[in-house]
Amino acid sequence: MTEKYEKMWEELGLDLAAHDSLLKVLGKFYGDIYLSQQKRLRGMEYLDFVLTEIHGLRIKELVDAKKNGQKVIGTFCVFVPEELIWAANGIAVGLCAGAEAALEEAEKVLPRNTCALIKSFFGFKMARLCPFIESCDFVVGETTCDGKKKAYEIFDQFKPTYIMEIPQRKEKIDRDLWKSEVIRFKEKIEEVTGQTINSDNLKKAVKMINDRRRTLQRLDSYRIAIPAPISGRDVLLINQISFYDDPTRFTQKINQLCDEIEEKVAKKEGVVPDGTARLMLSGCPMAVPNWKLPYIVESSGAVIVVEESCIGQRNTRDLVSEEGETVDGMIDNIVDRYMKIDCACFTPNPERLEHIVSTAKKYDVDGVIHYALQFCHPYTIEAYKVEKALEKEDIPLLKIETDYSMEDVGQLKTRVEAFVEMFRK
Ligand code: BJ8
Repeated sequence: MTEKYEKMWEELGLDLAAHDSLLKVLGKFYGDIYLSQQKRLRGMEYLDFVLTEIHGLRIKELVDAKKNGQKVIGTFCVFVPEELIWAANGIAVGLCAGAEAALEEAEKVLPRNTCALIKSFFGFKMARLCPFIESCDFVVGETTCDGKKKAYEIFDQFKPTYIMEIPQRKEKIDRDLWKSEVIRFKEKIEEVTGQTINSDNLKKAVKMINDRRRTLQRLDSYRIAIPAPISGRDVLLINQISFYDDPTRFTQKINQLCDEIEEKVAKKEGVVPDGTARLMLSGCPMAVPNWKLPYIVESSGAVIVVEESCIGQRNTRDLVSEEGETVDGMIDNIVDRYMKIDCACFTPNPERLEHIVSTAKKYDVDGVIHYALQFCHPYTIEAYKVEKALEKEDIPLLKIETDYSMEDVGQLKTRVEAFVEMFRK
């Protein structure tokens, strides 16, 4: 792939040598974690293809779209209402931040005790390693956690960054604030794209993104089956890719994969032996290529059957109502849907606890692993409440705090194996 796209990467301003090394590491990592799996579904070939072309074909599509006048807008949080971007003929790209690449560069600017996700997106930009960031006309930041919002102020010096104010509570006054922010964002998108968002294009965009969510809901619905018909690693990959692939193509391909899974479920065929421990992952989002913990879990005799995360059900659980006919009505539907997000940045945040408990029961899990990035205060602190809520229901919990380095793999494996051992049947 390197030679084929080298000119494009150069024009985007990447550091070619460093980027080449990154792709080599990623390829090796992917082979070990993904391609080594047994009984892989045929439909995963599409995801393998997209991943191997992660900085190739999709970037070319973005570059070509820009030549045709479309704008590419990067996001870091599932709170950004991407429907407005698509309605204005823009392209929304969820920017990943799941690798430790360029840590030193990031730490020249940010304190060492900043969460790995923030250091990652910073590092990618500083070291000129990410063609997605370089392809964006601008990126959208948000006032979620303190680390992100302060980092965006500096990030703006390297890449134009538009900030959305996200409420911290869910009272009426917060909804009013959020609605005004959604309207301000709509105006920004219209200004940048030169396109007016009207009821026709917004309706289509809402349907397109809902369709993608519906497909991911369909995929998750099969994971209730025992034995598990797909690995957690593969579903994580699918969710990760949903953030940057073309939504219509992605939906079609994942529906085909779902057809295959449906047949497996009907025949009671799984990807793991009977009696394999069923676990739920809950907590911080896992951006590409953060596959460390899922790999440890699934190579320790367990299978992940559901994710309570923004790269998981927090992003797919709720649809935007398709009832509205006017732009104002549709904006209200968007506002209401996004206000349901139960990120730990909200206070209080009882919905998240309810979702964790009800999802653990629905998927009949043996236990929950709470995953928080080190120095992430919202999730590390909320883990206490998660623990209490699960204790009440007698659902075992393992709390993990980690980052993107490989230094703690041995220690994590020991802890995960001991946890899984509790469920050996
Ligand atoms: S809606 S979870 S995508 S903010 S891990 S950067 S919280 S210190 S990512 Fe998130 Fe939006 Fe919430 Fe979802 Fe801060 Fe924590 Fe780091 Fe985090």
